[in-house]
Amino acid sequence: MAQAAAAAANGAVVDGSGKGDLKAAFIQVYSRLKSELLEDPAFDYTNESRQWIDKMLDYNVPGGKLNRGMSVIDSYKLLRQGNLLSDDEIFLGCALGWCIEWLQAYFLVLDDIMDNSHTRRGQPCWFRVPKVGLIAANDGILLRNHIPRILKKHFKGMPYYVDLLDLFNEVEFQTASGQMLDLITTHEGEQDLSKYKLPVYNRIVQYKTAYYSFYLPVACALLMSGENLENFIEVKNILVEMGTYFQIQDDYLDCFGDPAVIGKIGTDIQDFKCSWLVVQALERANESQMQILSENYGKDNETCIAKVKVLYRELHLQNVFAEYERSSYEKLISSIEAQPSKAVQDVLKSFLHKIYKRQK
Ligand code: DMA
Ligand code: MG
Ligand code: MG
Ligand code: MG
Repeated sequence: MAQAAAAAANGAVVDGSGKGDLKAAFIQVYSRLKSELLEDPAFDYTNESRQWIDKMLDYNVPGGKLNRGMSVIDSYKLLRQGNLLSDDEIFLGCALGWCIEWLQAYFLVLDDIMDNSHTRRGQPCWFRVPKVGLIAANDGILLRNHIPRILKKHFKGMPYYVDLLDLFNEVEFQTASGQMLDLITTHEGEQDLSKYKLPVYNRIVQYKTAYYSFYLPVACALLMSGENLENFIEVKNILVEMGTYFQIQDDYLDCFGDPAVIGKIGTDIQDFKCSWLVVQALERANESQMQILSENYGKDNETCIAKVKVLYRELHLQNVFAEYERSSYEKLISSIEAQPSKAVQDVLKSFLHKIYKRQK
């Protein structure tokens, strides 16, 4: 890694701003990992196939908020409590962060096909790009396969290599199982709002979002620090709670967020999703409002979608969300402060502050 980037990552003054920039180091690592993948000796790339992967990676991997990816090196730095990180440690922390961004890209490429979405990160979903179409399904599989390629190249000699592979496998399994719950709950043709209750909702989001978005980055940092994950069960529970809060924000923004800011147009209402908003609406609706929901929810029709949105406003779901956000933050902070280790508290608080009251 360039020395300036390592110095920046350690928080040194390198750019006159006095802040230092761990993100600059992180972005540099993406280019290196991509180049290595494009020279993978296990596949004999033609120029055409190399260009395809190059373009597919640039389109799908680096364009997000990078919260998950950055959280590995951020957490590792906090766990090391003020000790300067070596160039190698910074590189490895960033590489693991990118593995999570690759995992996310893989799930999103496939999620957008299954959710019939239109845009993602301010551009058309990958499968909507002319010439891509359902090649996107195989691109998703390739994105997933890049992760063990990166891990093998950079972590094979590490004492925690097997645990790392095991962690990625387990979290991927949990996420795919969560996606299954999301999809079978939404079954077309047999739309039934009566099953959309909070416990069903919580189960879906715990699996589809919380493990890979919140537990995985911190677990990666813990493994790099030589820790045994079995000793961090309560930390895992707190992270799953935080992940649930994050998906509730995602559901809220799907309806009430600004597409120009969140980079995607919501589809939860027409997709008949078991969204936090519909669960809240069902808890509060009177008979005639119930009627409106059952007649309009899950229909891919602008008038129907608008009727559901009007109902959400009538039921003051924006206030219900604001109150949920406040109380969930308080609960999380008190669970975090009950943690015995100050370093662990800092890791959890830093993650929470990245997402609290987010607009995108
Ligand atoms: C996303 O749920 C979960 C995964 C594993 C990608 P979602 O469909 O609500 O996400 P988005 O709103 O980003 O499409
Ligand atoms: Mg989706
Ligand atoms: Mg989805
Ligand atoms: Mg969503």
